[in-house]
Amino acid sequence: MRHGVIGPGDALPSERDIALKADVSRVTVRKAVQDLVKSGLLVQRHGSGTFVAPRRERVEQSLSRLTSFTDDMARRGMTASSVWLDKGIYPPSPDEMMVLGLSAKEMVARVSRLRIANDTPMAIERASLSVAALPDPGSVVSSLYATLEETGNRPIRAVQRISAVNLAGADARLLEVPDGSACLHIERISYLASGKVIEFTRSIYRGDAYDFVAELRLSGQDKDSAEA
Ligand code: 16G
Repeated sequence: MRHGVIGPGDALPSERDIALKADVSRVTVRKAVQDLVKSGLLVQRHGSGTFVAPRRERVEQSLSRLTSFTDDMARRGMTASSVWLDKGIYPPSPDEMMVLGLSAKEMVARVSRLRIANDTPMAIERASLSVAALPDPGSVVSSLYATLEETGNRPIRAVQRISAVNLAGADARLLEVPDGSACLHIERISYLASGKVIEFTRSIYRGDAYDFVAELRLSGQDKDSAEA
């Protein structure tokens, strides 16, 4: 692997073949494979085998523009796709009630997806919206923002909180990263022009795939005077 004999994304030969070639026992091969999966050099896909982890190209994401995942990937010439984790209408959690301004009697629409760029899982996004804004979560086919745009509900402003997390369990497996990997937890609250909250999304982004970039200015300097 390190010498490039089998490259990123390639399938590993069978345990039997490796054991024969390296003249070691299959137990030794299995243990070595498990260690390499743990360290992230190999990935195991249920039903299809073990592969050399694909090479990650880091994505640089501006923190000053309100964009959607689909738009971001299209701008980079990548194809966005999703695996649906949940799409439905539920009684709201206390967090959802507070952020979306819902009463306990109202319902919340949840849209949860694993977001993929080309073939690489990049993020898990769990979006909550009031059912008034998204009465049918099933109407979201590929882009949530495109669906919201159709009803004039696409957000125009958002506030994001980004914090560090070490991922484990099912989310780590979905993102194909080893348990304990450093990831970014992002909470986005988006608003309509009226000031109403339209979206409350909690996401996990891969730490090895994303750089979030913010432009900073000296306080009191607007764009024109800064450039003058
Ligand atoms: C972005 C947003 C997410 C939004 C999604 C819509 C972050 C951290 N998150 O990924 O809040 O729901 O775009 O994308 O930037 P879509 O229109 O492709 O479904």
